[in-house]
Amino acid sequence: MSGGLYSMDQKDFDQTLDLTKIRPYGDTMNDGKTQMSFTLPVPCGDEAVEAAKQLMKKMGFENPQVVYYKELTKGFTFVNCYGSCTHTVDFSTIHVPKVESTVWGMKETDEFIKEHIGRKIVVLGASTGTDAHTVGIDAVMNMKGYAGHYGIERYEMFEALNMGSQIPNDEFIAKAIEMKADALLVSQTVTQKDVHIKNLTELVEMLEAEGLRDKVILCCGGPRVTHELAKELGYDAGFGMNTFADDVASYIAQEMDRRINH
Ligand code: B12
Repeated sequence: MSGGLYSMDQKDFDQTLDLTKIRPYGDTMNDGKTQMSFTLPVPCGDEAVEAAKQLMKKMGFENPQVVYYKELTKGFTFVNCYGSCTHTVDFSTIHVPKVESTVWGMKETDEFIKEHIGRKIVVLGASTGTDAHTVGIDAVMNMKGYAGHYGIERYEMFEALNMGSQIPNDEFIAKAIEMKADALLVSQTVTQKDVHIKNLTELVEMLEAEGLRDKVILCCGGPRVTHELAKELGYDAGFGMNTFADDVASYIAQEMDRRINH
């Protein structure tokens, strides 16, 4: 194992831990104990509970138990279950692509921009398409910030505009042209029926058609966005849950520097 992710203390805690075959931990190493919840489209009752247990078995859980169930509405039953997972994964071979940059605080990023870019970086953000969720994009852009991390609007060396939610891609691009934006920040929260993929792809295609794709640093983010997915869709970087403005601001500053000065 490469260092960092796993401390020796944890590894010594139980000698039966094998990082090539990990499974969920309940209260004993390798017990596989897992909590699951789901809804079945059947009336609430003993038959629904039995159906949930049989499904759990088919999913690879031993000793399935339904510990709570309730009618959601007529004909639908919500269940909370426990079971022991029989499958394992090899943790030692896991590689997750990540945005390659050093995360700095606001002051450090501002200083870097002054020294290496010599002007303010113009950033435009929005939750685009039909997506009405604004809390994510606000968290990274809003002056007040999020969880003790100031948003990009607070930075001295960023000129930032957050357009809000449900912004059609063509309006977003028109604003980007008007502002001469250096970086675009797109937020997508709803992933039902892969609507985020369609919307994110459409934006890339429209930027390409306008001859703008290579002229901007294109970032997307959201709770179900990964850097890997973002790259696949033609974005420069993708940011998932637990992102702060520091992550994206320092990335944009370093990427601008790479493009301008190297
Ligand atoms: C609040 C909320 C709402 C509010 C939104 C209010 C608002 N102004 O935003 C309201 C009530 C309006 C709402 C509506 C809907 N919602 Co809603 N909502 C939520 C809820 C409870 C919290 C989301 C949130 O604010 N998270 C907090 C922020 C801070 O986290 P975040 O978004 O992940 O952002 C962080 C990172 O992802 C990242 N990030 C995000 N964007 C970006 C962008 C960039 C560029 C970068 C760098 C980083 C970044 O940085 C942020 C900070 O770390 C979630 C459930 C949940 N607990 O997550 C459901 C949820 C997102 N909603 C859901 C749904 C389905 C809907 C509706 C479709 C419901 C309906 N049938 O009408 C509608 C949406 C309609 C539409 N057209 O979009 C589903 C989505 C399911 C899915 N996989 O698609 C969820 C998961 C609930 C659920 N379990 O079903 N919702």
